[in-house]
Amino acid sequence: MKRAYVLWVVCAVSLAGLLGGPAGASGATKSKAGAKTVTMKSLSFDPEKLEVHAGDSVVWANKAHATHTATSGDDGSTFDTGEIGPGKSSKAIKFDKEGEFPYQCKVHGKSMSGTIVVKKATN
Ligand SMILES: [Cu+2]
Repeated sequence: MKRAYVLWVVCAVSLAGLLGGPAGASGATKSKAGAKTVTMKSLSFDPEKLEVHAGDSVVWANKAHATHTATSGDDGSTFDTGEIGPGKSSKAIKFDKEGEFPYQCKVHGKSMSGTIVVKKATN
């Protein structure tokens, strides 16, 4: 009887793991929870250099009084948040490729620049 109970618990736990795993990994829930934030200040990005892992998403939050963008150094072909007004946030931008991605603000140019460093995924 006791043994049967233990087996039942083990089953229930592994079932929960099976159900919880894929459900938790899918859709908006994960990207929201996993999104890292870069704060846009008056003329800088904070942190200036952000490390993420492949598959992570980054959101830029504008806490300044001016409009900013986060535009990749290759003229926005890797990513471009577009103009983000004061108090607004960008959509989540997902980084799948490893590497260093320098970017700058289109409005303020090189004086407002940052880098996203994408490392190998941890899993
Ligand atoms: Cu700017």
